[in-house]
Amino acid sequence: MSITRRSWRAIAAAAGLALLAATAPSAVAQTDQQVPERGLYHVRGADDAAKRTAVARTGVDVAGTENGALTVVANPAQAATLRANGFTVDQIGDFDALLKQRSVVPGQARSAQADEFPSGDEKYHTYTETTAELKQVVADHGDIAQLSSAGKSYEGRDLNVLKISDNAATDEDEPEVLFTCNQHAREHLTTEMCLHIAQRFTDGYASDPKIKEMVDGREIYLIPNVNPDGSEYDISGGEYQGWRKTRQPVPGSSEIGTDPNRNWDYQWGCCGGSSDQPGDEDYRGPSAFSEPETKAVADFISSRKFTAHIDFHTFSELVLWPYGFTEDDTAEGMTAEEAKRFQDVGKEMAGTNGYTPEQSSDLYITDGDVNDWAWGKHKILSYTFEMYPKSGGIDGFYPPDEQIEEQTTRNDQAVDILLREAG
Ligand code: LU0
Ligand code: CA
Ligand code: CA
Ligand code: CA
Ligand code: ZN
Repeated sequence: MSITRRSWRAIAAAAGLALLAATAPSAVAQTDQQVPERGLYHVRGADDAAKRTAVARTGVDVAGTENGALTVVANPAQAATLRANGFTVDQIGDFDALLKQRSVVPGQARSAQADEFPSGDEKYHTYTETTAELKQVVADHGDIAQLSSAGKSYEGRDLNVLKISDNAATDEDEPEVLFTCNQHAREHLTTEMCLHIAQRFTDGYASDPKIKEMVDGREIYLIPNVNPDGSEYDISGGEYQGWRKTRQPVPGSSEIGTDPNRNWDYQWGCCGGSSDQPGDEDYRGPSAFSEPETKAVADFISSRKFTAHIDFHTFSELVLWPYGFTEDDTAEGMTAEEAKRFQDVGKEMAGTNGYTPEQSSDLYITDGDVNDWAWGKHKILSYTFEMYPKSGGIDGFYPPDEQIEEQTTRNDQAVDILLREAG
């Protein structure tokens, strides 16, 4: 029996979750009688890509790594399957209890209606605040910034697109670069990353000759919220919800939401890198581009001529490149020379931010992700950055807002390298 009988407080302390350990009430202590519907587990024995893929294939939500173990969110049946498959599975907490712990500052609980981050994290931008910020950028820098929409989310929110270039209103013959953020709802630090890029290239334009050169020589496009319904849902009720997917109901099912990063129409569902079970966190959707968000962003990308792209995620501090659907370095549409370019540029970028560079499938197999589609369909030099922190449990998705500046600025040089490579 591998479910531990130690108290939650002791386990959290052992796992290095100092803050949670200090504040977790004994009410959430785990016993064999309390197997939570959404449990947070450490999975040991998944020490290569094939084994991590095997873990992901059970439908669990792989959050990251911690102390040499994979951190996953799983229901009781999934935890049992993992054990039956020979993995060592230690329950480290009740996911929902942990989220509550992370969200609520005693005495400062928010009203259920508030469109705002939990107390103490207000520096993060809600969708409304992000939109206002983008409008402000255009109001302040109308000559070099233009706001448009790639379409609407399922719930009707605009998928904001900010263009930054000299003569922003004119489609000039300059290399086009794309940054996308917040495909996954709870990865809020990524929205801040897109906003930081917007601010840096506009506020710095008049005073910094290097910024001016980059802005004048490129057309830079930013989509800060690819999944705005999901990110708003994630902060609804004044508490973090731990939500990853979109918010469109799955036809013929009681489940809501599809993993947008398994929904792209390139080798969709090909290779066991996504799930066909609507309740799973990596559910690929009933068909490729079933989600209005991925469809609209894909149509937008196809309407332009992007040469380079970063899709920002959290967490684990990784620079990832395609393909995700195969462990092979080369495949149809990826020559050895092209693979080497991905590796060289990926390693150069990682050299500036201290992330670990690797092919996406070195983490685990994914199919239908944005990088595979962007490269496979359009030959866009397309990377995923998994941002701060390097390791963690569920708290890894919710770093305190004090981290925003340091963790977004950390990618400045990597962003500049991508702009250079777009030329
Ligand atoms: O979509 C994902 O599973 C990503 C990793 C892939 C881009 C290879 N990890 S995340 O969901 O934890 N951001
Ligand atoms: Ca704070
Ligand atoms: Ca221009
Ligand atoms: Ca152009
Ligand atoms: Zn993600």
